[in-house]
Amino acid sequence: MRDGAGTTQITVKKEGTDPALFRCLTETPRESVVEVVGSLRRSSRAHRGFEVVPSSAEVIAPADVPLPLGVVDRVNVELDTRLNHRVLDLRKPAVREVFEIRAALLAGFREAFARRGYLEVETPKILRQGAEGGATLFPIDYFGGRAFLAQSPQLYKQMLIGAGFERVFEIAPAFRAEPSDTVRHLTEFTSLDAEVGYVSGPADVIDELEAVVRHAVGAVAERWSAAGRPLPAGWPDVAAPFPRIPFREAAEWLGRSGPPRDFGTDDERALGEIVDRKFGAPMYFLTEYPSAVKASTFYARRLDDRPDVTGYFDLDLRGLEIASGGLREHRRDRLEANVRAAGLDPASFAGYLEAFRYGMPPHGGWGLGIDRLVQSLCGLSNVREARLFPRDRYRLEP
Ligand code: AMO
Repeated sequence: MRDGAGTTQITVKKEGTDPALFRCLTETPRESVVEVVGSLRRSSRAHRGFEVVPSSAEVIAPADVPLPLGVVDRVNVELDTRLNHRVLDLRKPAVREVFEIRAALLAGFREAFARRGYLEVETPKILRQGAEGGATLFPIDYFGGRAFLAQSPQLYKQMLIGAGFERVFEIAPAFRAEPSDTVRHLTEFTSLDAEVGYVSGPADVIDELEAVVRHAVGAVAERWSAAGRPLPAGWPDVAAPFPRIPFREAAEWLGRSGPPRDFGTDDERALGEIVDRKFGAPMYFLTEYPSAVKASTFYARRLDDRPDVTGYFDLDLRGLEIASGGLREHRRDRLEANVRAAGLDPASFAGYLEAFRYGMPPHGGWGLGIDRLVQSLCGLSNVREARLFPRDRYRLEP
């Protein structure tokens, strides 16, 4: 029998057992909810060192047969089948552990932010305008008008810096109409966003992100080791400083020439292997993203002394992009020029731009995909496995 605390062996012998009780325990379909009353007996063969000898049993909620998915069988089932019957799938201890790690990780992040003086905030998810490009916006009918689901809290976390909050973070859903069917994209994901005021350069932001990731990942490792639980194979060691590799250098390693282009999935994977060979580091920053690559990211600030480069970076874990962020443009005239240059109308960002009219400190921040981080930490091949009930282009159920 299994419950939230683990499994216990119930042992029953045909001889000497009430026939109705024996039938109940041997013929009730697997996965049914059953209440058993009995006495404990030491047993060297039972995995917990004891077993229960039942005196009565009651079926509280029988399970249908056949089960669409074996919970205790060691048979490999397609991910789609698992997700179609997710409630049964989540009963598997190894699947459940992913969500225990996920919860511990979020607790670790919250602890790190609290210690560093960040305020937890919640920003609106129904918006008039998106910040991350029109292609992945989900339009919704809003009382006969049009609104969008938030792709990120980008504009609002910046506005809160204008409100004098200085250090904020948010852990919330983000929505993107992502048409591509990949192992790293969802249409609903959890974004861990932070924004920090009065930064003097990109390194201040990178230092903050590195510190909270190290704390959160380390906190999970500590809790698991204190409980004597093994961590998933390949759990990264995050104690050493994360290498910081300028975009230009990474492009050279990949043998790239010509005008800078953003890294694709294969480039990121190849870089992960190169960084592993060069530094033996699972986590690393790609820094100094070229302005040409970030042209549509209107809130990104170009470096004053090198306008061809932004204060933008990615954080990768073994070839998977986990977070991106950087230094923001806090000067209103330049920000408006960036909005225009990105082909957008400043009038549709009026509420955001107003925040830059009454004194906006220099600031920066990042967005980190919790699902991707959990995917990578737990060694899952598909990001869908890191969410309880994932959403993608083809999946709205369960
Ligand atoms: P970006 O668009 O790079 O940056 O997103 C930040 C992080 O969110 C995760 N992510 C996703 N995870 C799963 N499915 C998706 N479809 C998906 N899209 C993004 C990734 C990514 O690194 N506003 C900026 C952040 C900032 O500058 O503060 C932004 O949204 O892990």
